[in-house]
Amino acid sequence: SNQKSYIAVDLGAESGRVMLGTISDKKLTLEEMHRFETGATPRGDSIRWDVERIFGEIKTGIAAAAKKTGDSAVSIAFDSWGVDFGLIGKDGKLLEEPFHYRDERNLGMIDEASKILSKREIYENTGIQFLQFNTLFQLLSLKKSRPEILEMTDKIIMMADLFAYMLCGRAFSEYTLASTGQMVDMRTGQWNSKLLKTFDIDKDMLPEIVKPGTVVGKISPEAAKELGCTELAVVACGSHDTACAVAAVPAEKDSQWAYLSSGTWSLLGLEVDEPIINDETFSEQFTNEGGVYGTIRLLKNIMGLWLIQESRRYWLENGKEYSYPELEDMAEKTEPFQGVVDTQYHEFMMPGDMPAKINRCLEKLGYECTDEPAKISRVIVDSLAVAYRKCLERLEALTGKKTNVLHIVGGGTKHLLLCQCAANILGRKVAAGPVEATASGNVLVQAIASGQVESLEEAREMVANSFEVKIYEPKDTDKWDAFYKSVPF
Ligand code: LFR
Repeated sequence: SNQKSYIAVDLGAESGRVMLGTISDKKLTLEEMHRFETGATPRGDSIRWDVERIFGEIKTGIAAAAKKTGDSAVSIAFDSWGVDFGLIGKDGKLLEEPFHYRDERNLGMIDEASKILSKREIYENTGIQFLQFNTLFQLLSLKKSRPEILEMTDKIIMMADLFAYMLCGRAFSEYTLASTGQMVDMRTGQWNSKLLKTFDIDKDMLPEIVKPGTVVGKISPEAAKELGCTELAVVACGSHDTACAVAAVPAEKDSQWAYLSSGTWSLLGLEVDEPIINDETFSEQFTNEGGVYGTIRLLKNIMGLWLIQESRRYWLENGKEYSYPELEDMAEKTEPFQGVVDTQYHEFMMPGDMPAKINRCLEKLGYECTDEPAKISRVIVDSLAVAYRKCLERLEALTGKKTNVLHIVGGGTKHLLLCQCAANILGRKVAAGPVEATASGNVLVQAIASGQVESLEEAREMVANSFEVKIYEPKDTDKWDAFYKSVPF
């Protein structure tokens, strides 16, 4: 038969999952083998990734998948959030627990970097937007505060690739994930040697870049034995979760589409053929991340569901527990347009009392403050909608492209209110789904690598045929338009 199965390990900032993806008769099905929390782990005054625990969860998932398929999967691939990395010592082992990108050590590092090379030049050399947690700035902070650990470092491996390394022993840097670090020249797709030299970062510590879809190795004999599987092929898919998510956008061939990969972050952008690096994309801070099969993601990181996740965490710590559906429901029942905040406000980036931060912004802009979780949730939804429109309007202006549909993919498609509000404020159709876009993209890149699927185009068609895509038509556009125009920033 033409049926083949693949294992996708998909790690998000809040949760991770091991999925079994099966493709048969041009249809993709996903089955969840194991799901677990990821998230920041406090260690002293830092926050880190508990890599050992996460690795254990991943192994549980792989073992379940091996059992389920009678060990017949074709390959396995890993994807994760960007920018973070593990430091590998000369003995091949992790030197310490990797830092979480929201750790405070990166504060001020963009300014430090710009003393060495101007921001405009860094952008020219990379095409990547300035986020204080980019790998470049994390390394700079390490050089300043703990040079000794860098002395001991043999290899720096980005997160998804780190788990692949732990299973197969091969150190590599998958291109899409490497691109997030702001050290790759997006015009060539290679580490930018000149930039690295300028920042005195030893290029030898960075494993060679491999393209998405490369078979990088096999699960080691020991690991295979432990997991009850054969020495499965390890594929570098798009190791960056957003690259996988966008690979799985069920866009119609000739439609003019934008995407919103909606999860902890809202990544809103366009797929383009070449990086767009100029004064405008620099001053407006659009990024050019590497995508699969020669594509570039011109996009912006919008703060996203993090605003809700972090508010929820605060309420929970203060004895009030709300589920995500409850929070959505509360927002839905609350009058819209009561207040709006700039989701890009820098303090939102860090963990901490989110409702208070939101209130500070509301107050500054002359809106009424509130203690009510319902109102806070509403403000977040309305504010995200505003950010989406601002971003899409600028993208269209910068590229001269007009879009007629926004594809929302990822966990955020479960927030039906947010999807509807996006349609309303944009005055455009929203097509929402699949929820598991990232895992789908991961599997599809493996399927292209194995020859079962021919191209990215065919992969996208397959997604459209395999999952429900919910259409939201814009409503109340006059009111939303008036609201958008009233926003004071
Ligand atoms: C989304 C994501 C974004 C990246 C952010 C931090 O999960 O990968 O693309 O900017 O996490 O790594």
